[in-house]
Amino acid sequence: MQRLSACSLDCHGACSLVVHLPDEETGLHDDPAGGVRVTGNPDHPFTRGVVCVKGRGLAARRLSPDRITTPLVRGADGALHPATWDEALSLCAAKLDALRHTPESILHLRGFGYRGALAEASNYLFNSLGAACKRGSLCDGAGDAACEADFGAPDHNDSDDLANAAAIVNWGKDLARSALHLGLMVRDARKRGMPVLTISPGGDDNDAFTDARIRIRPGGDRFLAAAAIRRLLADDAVPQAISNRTRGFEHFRAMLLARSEAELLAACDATPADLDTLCRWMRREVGSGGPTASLLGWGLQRYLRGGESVRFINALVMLSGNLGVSGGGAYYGISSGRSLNLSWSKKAGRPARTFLLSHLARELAKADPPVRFLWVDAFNPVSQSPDAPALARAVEAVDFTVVVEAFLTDTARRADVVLPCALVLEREEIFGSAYHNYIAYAAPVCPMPGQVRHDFDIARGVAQRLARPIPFPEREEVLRQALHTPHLEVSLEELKTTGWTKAKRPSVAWEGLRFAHPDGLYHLPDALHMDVADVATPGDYPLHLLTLLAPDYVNSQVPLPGRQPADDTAPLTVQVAPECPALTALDMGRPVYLASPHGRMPVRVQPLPGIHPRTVLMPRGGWLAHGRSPNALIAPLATDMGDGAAYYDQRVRLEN
Ligand SMILES: Nc1nc2c(c(=O)[nH]1)N[C@H]1C(S)=C(S)[C@@H](COP(=O)(O)OP(=O)(O)OC[C@H]3O[C@@H](n4cnc5c(=O)[nH]c(N)nc54)[C@H](O)[C@@H]3O)O[C@H]1N2
Ligand SMILES: Nc1nc2c(c(=O)[nH]1)N[C@H]1C(S)=C(S)[C@@H](COP(=O)(O)OP(=O)(O)OC[C@H]3O[C@@H](n4cnc5c(=O)[nH]c(N)nc54)[C@H](O)[C@@H]3O)O[C@H]1N2
Ligand code: SF4
Ligand SMILES: [Mo]
Repeated sequence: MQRLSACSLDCHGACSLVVHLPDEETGLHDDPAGGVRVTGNPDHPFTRGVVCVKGRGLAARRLSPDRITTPLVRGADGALHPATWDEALSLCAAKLDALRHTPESILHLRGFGYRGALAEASNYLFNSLGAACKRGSLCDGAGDAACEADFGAPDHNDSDDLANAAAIVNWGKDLARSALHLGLMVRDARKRGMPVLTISPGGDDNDAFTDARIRIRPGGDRFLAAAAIRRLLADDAVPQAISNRTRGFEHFRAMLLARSEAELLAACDATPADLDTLCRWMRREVGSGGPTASLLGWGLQRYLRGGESVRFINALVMLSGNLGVSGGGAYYGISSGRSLNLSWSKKAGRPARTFLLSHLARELAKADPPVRFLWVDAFNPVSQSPDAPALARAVEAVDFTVVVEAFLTDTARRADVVLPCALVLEREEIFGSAYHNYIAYAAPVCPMPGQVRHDFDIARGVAQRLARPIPFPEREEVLRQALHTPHLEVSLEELKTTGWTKAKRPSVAWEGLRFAHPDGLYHLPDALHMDVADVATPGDYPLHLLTLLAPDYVNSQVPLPGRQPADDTAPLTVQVAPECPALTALDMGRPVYLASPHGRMPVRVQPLPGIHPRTVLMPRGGWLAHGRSPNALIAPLATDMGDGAAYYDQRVRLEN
């Protein structure tokens, strides 16, 4: 039998899935996936039947022997023991009742493990209590704030419009690892003769999607974009019809012309030939001569000046005439919930205070009054946040911590109560994508193992047990309400049948160069920071630690059972350029360590030609428990805008 569902992992795909269920009598006991097979849905216009290794692994992952299938409560012996739902939920409710008059001592942290309409349940519960919550983002915060500053709101052309591009400039989006389906579109367009320029420090898997490359200094994008804008300005090549649609043009022009091209290129380790290449791409001198689309990866904004980099790339797209037109555009990202009505949780109440995510360990340590109750769901902050060991200690120091999880992660193992949640394929949900405008309905197609429950029912279970219970809507009501927006014309019943729908959004963003700011104009940045503020830890630590994503992980989640936690204990392999100066000083016959001022980790070193010599590449996703979380080495550094985390500005060195 086949059923439709969808993948709600933190990924732009938001794939529609075809789940092949076994006949009951078959009884495939030896199959780690229980006889269930996951394939792509060929009817889905964006994902076109293609599903990644993580999606294919979902069926086996839910049956992993490492899965938590009963509530766990920490006993007097200090260990976690199985408990009934009633015991575990009543304990949580009793702790909340005791603190209800001081909501600032209750902290709720929801992560990126999954999203959707029903996923808002924990936000609803804790907003209703007026509890504290997080501020900022570990993911896309700087770039989001940059797009808001430029356009007035984040938006880009529809994903289908990319097919109309005559050329593409890819600023570090990893088309093979993070954006499989976008990669397939680019591959098809290249077959039709559309050229792609890739700009990155290297180490991505973009070679198969690239005609020309610029290897840039990590964090240097704003200088390269500024150099290209400077050329446009020096050549008087910005039409008045465009400059008239901007705010701050004269100041911006003077600011850039005051810098020399050579100075800007030196600041990003690019050559004059690199600049020529970028200018040809942006000025429609390649391909069929139509507009150029620009893709902005999220890696380039994980820097202290990450927001500024996104702002200068956006400005280049605008001033070169590639914004507000079909085939052009600056594709950074959209809010995955923007076409859904998720207001039910937000309306429930306001937080007592907020905690900056990038500095969570420090903020918890200095909180006054202290946090006494911590609830974490869909989040593994102890391995994914900067300053991870300090955060581990801070979480341990909280009187009472509840983690809603499917696995004993770095965070869950520090909880007082672990509540076992359902996973993809097991729970119902409606959600969108941070890249395309399709909405997915994920049907529950596999049974929840053991005593596992839907996150929605877990939050509701606590709400009902409070001395003054918080009324919860029905699931169905939340799902129906989610579809009640001007962008959707689909009933819940129709959506359940098709598995997906497309939100009505203009195909071209910012058409007519009308922007979302009250003055309708594009806002140009008023500063270009030439300072070395992005040298976070200079001197003895010369290399940028770039923690790039791994093809078979989604953040700290892995597709295959057993991969984590049990098997991943060998030292991580990191990559450096063969000409990296650090290599000459190392004795490869002895153990090698990657060190920052915050920690030290044994590693294996592998040379990788083509990457910037001042970088070390390390896959992200590993757990602290196995000495494999890069965040043991990473300091809390906030980005210039949007309260993001500047992971890639962490400096490290290799040593014996
Ligand atoms: N397989 C897989 N897919 C995923 C995820 C995963 O963990 N695994 N995670 C998902 C999530 S949460 C996110 S946020 C997205 C992220 O998706 P991406 O934005 O594609 O990738 P990141 O790993 O965040 O950033 C690394 C990329 O940024 C480039 N880069 C690094 N520094 C610079 C720079 O200074 N300038 C330029 N131009 N490029 C730079 C690197 O070369 C690399 O291509 O992927 C999503 N998809
Ligand atoms: N060094 C370094 N660290 C980084 C980054 C980096 O570039 N470098 N990137 C950052 C980025 S882009 C992101 S988005 C964050 C992501 O960090 P997290 O938000 O922690 O993301 P995940 O690891 O995907 O998911 C967290 C947990 O959600 C659980 N989960 C899965 N499904 C469900 C569910 O249905 N219900 C519940 N309750 N839990 C579920 C998973 O088991 C997993 O342990 O990490 C950041 N960390
Ligand atoms: S991880 Fe992304 S690409 Fe893979 S199945 Fe899920 S949504 Fe699709
Ligand atoms: Mo992310």
